[in-house]
Amino acid sequence: MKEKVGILLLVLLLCCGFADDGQELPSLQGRLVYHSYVSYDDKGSRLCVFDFESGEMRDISEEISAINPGVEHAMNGHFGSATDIVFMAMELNQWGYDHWYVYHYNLDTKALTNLVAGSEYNYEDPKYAPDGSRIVMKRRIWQDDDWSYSLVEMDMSTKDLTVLLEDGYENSMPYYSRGGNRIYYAQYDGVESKIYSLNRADLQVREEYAEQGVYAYYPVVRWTGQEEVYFSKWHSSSNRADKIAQLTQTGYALLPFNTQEAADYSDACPVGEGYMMLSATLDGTYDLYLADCETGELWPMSLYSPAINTDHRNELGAHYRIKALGPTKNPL
Ligand SMILES: [Ca+2]
Repeated sequence: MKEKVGILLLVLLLCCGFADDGQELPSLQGRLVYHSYVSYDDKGSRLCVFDFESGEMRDISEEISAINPGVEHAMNGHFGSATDIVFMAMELNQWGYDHWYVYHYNLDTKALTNLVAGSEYNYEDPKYAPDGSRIVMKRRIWQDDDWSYSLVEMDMSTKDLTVLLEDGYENSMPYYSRGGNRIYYAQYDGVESKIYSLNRADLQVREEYAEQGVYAYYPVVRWTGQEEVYFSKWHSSSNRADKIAQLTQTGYALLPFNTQEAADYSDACPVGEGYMMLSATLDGTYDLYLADCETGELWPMSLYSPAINTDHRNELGAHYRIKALGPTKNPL
């Protein structure tokens, strides 16, 4: 009997210990798109989609290869609905050079469309508007011995393009606000990278975040609950490891999970109302994590599927989408 009581106490202690150590792994119901590569320059990026409900992992790069073997190095996938994604990938252009194009892929019908086929411009960083009706992209062309950059928007029903911004700077990584009427982006002026936003109605730009000697980039917006803007920035001018910050009225606030000074935390992807996915180099290469933005707790995404994180590849560029928007609070 004594033994049994002893074992019971031990079990209770262990249970309490686990409860104190952290929260339960949040339940996710939607879909994740992300890419992975050994190095950015090897042109071997692969796009994957994981369905949390069914547990199915799809190698989208393999599916695309079966349709058009010339499309490679797919990355930066973004959901317009639970079944529609846009992404950027390389394909030889009409002059025989590797060229960035933006593609649409339907996860149900497996229809692949090069949205900018035949263009002499490179198109990168596609992001859907919250209602899925249009996408915003970075565009560039080699002209007069230099790159010329613009931010452009495509109407997804007509495929018509509108130039939103062409100010002589390298503007990239555009991301729609919660209502779709403002576009956040990173501007590289030759010295630093800063966060700006553009009002779609009058095309006026506004500086959102700039810090001397520090690069800031990858702005994203939380579309559920309150609008919150996040971005990546160097830890400091002397420590170039990325940290994820939230834009505030007074500048920025680092999120509580950025605990290791030498590690990179990047590619914020808001999930529900208080969580985000991100990529971090806590264990060698970049791996994907789910983070509690309040407590700073991190869960490796391999807890959801062992196939997500690998030791030899960098898992980056997460975008998460719930399958159907609920009438009240959105489920995770
Ligand atoms: Ca990895």
